[in-house]
Amino acid sequence: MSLAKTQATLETLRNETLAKVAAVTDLNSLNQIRVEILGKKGPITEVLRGMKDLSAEDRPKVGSFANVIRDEITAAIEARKTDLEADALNEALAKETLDVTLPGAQVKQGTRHILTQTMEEIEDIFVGMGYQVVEGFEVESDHYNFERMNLPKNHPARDMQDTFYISDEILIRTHTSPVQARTMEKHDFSKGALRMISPGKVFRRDTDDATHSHQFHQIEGLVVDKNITMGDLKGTLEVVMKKMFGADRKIRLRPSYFPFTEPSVETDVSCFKCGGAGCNVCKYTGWIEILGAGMVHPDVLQMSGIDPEVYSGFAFGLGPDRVAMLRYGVNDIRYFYQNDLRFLEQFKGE
Ligand code: 2U9
Repeated sequence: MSLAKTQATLETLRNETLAKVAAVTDLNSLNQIRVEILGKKGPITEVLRGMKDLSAEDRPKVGSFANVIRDEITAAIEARKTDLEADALNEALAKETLDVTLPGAQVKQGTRHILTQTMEEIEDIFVGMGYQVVEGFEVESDHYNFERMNLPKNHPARDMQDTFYISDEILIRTHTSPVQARTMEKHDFSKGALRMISPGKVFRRDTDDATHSHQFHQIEGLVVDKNITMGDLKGTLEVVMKKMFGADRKIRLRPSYFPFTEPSVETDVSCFKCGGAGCNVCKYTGWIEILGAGMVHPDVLQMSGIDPEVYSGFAFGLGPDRVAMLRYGVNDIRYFYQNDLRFLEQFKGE
């Protein structure tokens, strides 16, 4: 093909293409034009490929003319693309106008389980008194759950804690005491007293009924330092009971027995409903049994590597399930574990 003819062909191609580009109304069609005209199989590539048949004089002229045409077409396609994209965006924005004043879809709001709420409230009281909250293992060794709590194998007091054994030496904990034993043996007393609570799930091989569940909760507490006395225990329990059940509450201690404390006490709090006069909550006694406690047994301290001649401590345990049952008049512990929303939803926003 002659130089003049080639240039004429390219000019026609440019004019036709620019007209097509101007007429196109969507991005897909525009892209099709780009591929068809500028692609490897398109007419411009074909012209450039045919240059090898031209004379040395015509070759650069055709080359540069073809490049100019290609650049013009490319620029026209890009400009049209920008316009079409802007049109598409404007159209979408016009369609998607949002009425922010319309009421939103109602999101169903959950709530923390009433036992979680009860436990966190008790934890907050102790944190406020400088106690650390320590959570440990639910699967424990016989050693930490029993031996270290002064309950050697075949000790009759093991009967008080019917147990789910996984093997002879592994069990699911019957109380949160092993968390305390593990924390106690690691504690550095040169940095100050040990003050801790351990909240969590515990398990006992009980038949479930209104007042027993094979899984329930405990919060146990432990304070160890030099010169800790029964007076510290009594004062602490009194403050906590007042915070939990009201500033007018009184407490009373009755002698009891636990293998891990000596002496041991049961702690009653004056009834929060009748103030002590007698009602259905306190079974007409004026008092509610709420805590077990005592001075940590010297052998329990010794087994954790603490010298009972130098250090002493008090410990206590309470059941958040029982606290919640008393407070909210729940007459069956199993409600806490059945996940029935008709029950759980009654404790929203507590
Ligand atoms: C260590 C030493 C001593 C924890 C204690 C009780 C008394 C107690 C019951 C309360 C309600 C169990 O869940 S419950 O039925 N607990 O009466 N717990 S003293 O004594 C400890 C703990 C850890 C190292």
